[in-house]
Amino acid sequence: GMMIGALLLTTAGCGAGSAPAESSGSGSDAGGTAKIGVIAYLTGGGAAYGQAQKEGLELAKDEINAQGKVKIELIYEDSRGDKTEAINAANKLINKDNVVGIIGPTLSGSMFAVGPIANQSGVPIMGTSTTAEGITDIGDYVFRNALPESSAVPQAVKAAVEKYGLKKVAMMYSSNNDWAVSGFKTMEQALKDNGVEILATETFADKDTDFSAQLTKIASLKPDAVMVSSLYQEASLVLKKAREIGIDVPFVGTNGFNSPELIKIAGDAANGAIVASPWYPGKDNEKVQKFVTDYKAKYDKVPDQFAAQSYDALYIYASALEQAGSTTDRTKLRDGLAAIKDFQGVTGKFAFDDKRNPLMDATVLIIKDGQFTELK
Ligand code: 1QQ
Repeated sequence: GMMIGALLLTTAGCGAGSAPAESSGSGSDAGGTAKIGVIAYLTGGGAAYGQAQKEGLELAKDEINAQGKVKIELIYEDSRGDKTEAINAANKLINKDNVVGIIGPTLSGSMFAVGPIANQSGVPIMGTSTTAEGITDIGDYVFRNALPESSAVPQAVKAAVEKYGLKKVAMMYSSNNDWAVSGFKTMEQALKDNGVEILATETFADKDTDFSAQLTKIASLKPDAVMVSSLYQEASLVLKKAREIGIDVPFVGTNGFNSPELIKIAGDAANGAIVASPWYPGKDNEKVQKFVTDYKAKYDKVPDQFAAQSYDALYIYASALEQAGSTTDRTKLRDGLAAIKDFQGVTGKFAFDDKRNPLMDATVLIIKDGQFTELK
């Protein structure tokens, strides 16, 4: 309790001065501030993902700190969407800042690089947007509240197949992005499961800007739809070019499509793009609408999926910290996270399964008149 915590802190203070508490400490540090590291894609081509995550986290932090049950400090590191930067960030947060846990990184590829470091260091790490296969196989300290593509993509594909009677499609993906490759494979399987023929599979790389060769070939095959697995930067240019050369069929995307930045860049060309998401700001739900209102008041825009999942992620951490009864004990925080069972967030009801993946529902969305709307 508070009394014992205060006594221990006083005693420790005699010998150790103001040295940071050990991660393996007794955990009797009630009243302290939990330092949580955030690794996000904050600058560069995919910065809209990371900036939305930061906005969601900041709003949640202010609310949690005002509630006063636990105090949280967030230390941000920019991955720039790069594995080496993400590794440097993780090492700094773990060894220099002595964080109790980490949120992020934004990209699955970065998580495959830093997850093993956090896991070996006994530092809980939770991705809010890492949707590739195998993320939590890294180890017991690795969590995600991101909805895996293996849950999202089959729903999007099935809904599109049923709505548009898809028989034959073309596929495109970024072949040097771990998550995009994984998402592509999940999509390919979902198409097979729905008996859809794949006419062609075209690849490109992150940061490519010219997709004419791939799309000219696809146009000649007259697909019923095009499936794309890439981040918004490339996906938006693919959509623009496709519409320009007369491919006006529906597009189905993986998680990269869930940023409004896709619509900003592609404009009208984004209409008809389909993606599954656990987040939908139009939900008739008190908690969702309060979050949308508060977010709008703070940032003058509607929160996207990346903001919403990060907002929920910090509340999940806060709840685990409370459960742990410590702001510094990394093992107790891990155990607190693993025990989260019936959490209610803005992305719906949430629990971790025994592999530390989320159990949650998704909605299939379609971009119409420049807006994400429910595909019905
Ligand atoms: C991943 C993703 C990306 C779309 C996050 C921005 O889902 O890398 O797992």
